[in-house]
Amino acid sequence: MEHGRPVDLLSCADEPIHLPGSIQPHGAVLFFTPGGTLEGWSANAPALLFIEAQLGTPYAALALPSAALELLGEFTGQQDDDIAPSVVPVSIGGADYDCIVHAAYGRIIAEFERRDVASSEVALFAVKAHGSIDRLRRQKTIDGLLASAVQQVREFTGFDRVMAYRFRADDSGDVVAESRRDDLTPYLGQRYPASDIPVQARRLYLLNTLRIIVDTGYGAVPMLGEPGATPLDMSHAVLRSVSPVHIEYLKNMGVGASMSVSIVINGRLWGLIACHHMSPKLVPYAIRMSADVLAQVMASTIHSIEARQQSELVERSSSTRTALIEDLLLDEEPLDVLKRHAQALMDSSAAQGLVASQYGKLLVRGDLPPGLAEAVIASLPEGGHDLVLRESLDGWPSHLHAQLGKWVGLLALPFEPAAGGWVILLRVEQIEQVAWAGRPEKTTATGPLGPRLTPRGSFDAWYETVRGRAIGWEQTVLANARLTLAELVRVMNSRRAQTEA
Ligand code: BLA
Repeated sequence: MEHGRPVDLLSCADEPIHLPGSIQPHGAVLFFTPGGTLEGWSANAPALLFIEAQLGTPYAALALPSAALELLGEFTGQQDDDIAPSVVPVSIGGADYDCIVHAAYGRIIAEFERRDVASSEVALFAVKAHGSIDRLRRQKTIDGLLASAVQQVREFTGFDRVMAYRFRADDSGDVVAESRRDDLTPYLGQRYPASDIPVQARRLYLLNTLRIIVDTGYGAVPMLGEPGATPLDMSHAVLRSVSPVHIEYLKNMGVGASMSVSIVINGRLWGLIACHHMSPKLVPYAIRMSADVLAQVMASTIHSIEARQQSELVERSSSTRTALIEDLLLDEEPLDVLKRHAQALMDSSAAQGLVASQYGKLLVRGDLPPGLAEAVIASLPEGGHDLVLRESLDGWPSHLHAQLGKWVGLLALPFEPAAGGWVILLRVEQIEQVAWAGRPEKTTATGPLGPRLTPRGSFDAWYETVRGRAIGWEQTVLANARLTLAELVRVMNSRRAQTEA
């Protein structure tokens, strides 16, 4: 049942990670038809669970602990294919397990996951986690929330490193908060291209919000069953064997165990809480569930903070606009007025530069090299009435590429075309805004797939995708620019009407 395709760096996004055909070895899997007859098992199940596995055996005939059989009984004969997982602690052959049962894609799946702490201890952890969640709800800023979350998750799980990983509009990501053992190289501030978490993994992480790799040095245990049968879909399985490419990445970083939890907002993967341990680490199911709840609370808190920030931005932009227009109505020299409001205009549109022109006069803000402002204006269409938008070098005439330097983002408002009247907001290349801390290649190794699968390799790959690109103009900024342009045009028209009268 192994999907059996060789995986390389070019085919990452094609790897069917939900059908690995194998599991991690810290447990065993049995799966059944909806009616409860045995359809397949992991190769280690007979030895670990002390059962005789035979195709077609009814679940009730298996020599499993009664709590596990009862749970399986609840799942058999159900019409519903998508029932939330249930869990019971069981003891088999002197070892403790969590028996986690779920139904998905026409099968009932029973996973027996090893647990190396007593249930009573787990309950204590869960209480700690609850306290953490309460603390999170009180955070007022996203930075504060993420900083607090990584610290709390590290406290109640015991991982060596816990990071908050935030995705950008282009699906690349940054490590935006980190709590780590003092002797580990910081990853805070590092950036990664979208390909480090390929598209099928992101899709799966929306469906199943938590995954754990207990020991990156594991040998996968194959799944067995009827030859030619549909492979077991492990989208929701906790023991799913993970992509070998990703394992190599982790090993190169010296990571022995990894867990990550999705932060999902409005159906979109906003970010991850990513945890590393430098040696193998088994986090009990109940504690993982607490981390999952914590990520959900984070998501709803982030959502409300973002909504508030968004409305503050809209308000700020609108008062900047009103102040600008009022001053212009006082019949001052437009460029003098713009000069006074330049900083506020740049702030409300997250621009690092501003150029304004009218009747051959020029205003320049930001550290543009001499002559660039004139060249920018000369590159704009004459007599047009619409916003002009450029987000990367590709948007500019090629003869300007060398001269532009870092100034590759442009949002231009033609407020008086007949007089060469422009307000132009400029953004620098993304790369300019990144502080690249540290050189992690010193602390990483390289595996069979080469240096790409290291933080340094990721950073280089990210660099290639964003070279010559500014951060794209956001919808809110564009909406404000359109309103500002319309009002500027109106004021200019009325001023002209007054002088002509
Ligand atoms: C999965 N890649 C992941 C995951 C993370 C990252 C967090 C989720 C799995 C987990 O919890 O461990 C990426 N992890 C990072 C990054 C940091 C980190 C960036 O700690 C930074 C500190 N990965 C690659 C490349 C490919 C790739 C080049 O870097 C393919 C071309 C593949 N990553 C890949 C795949 C998965 C993955 C296939 C899914 C693993 C799975 O769930 O089976």
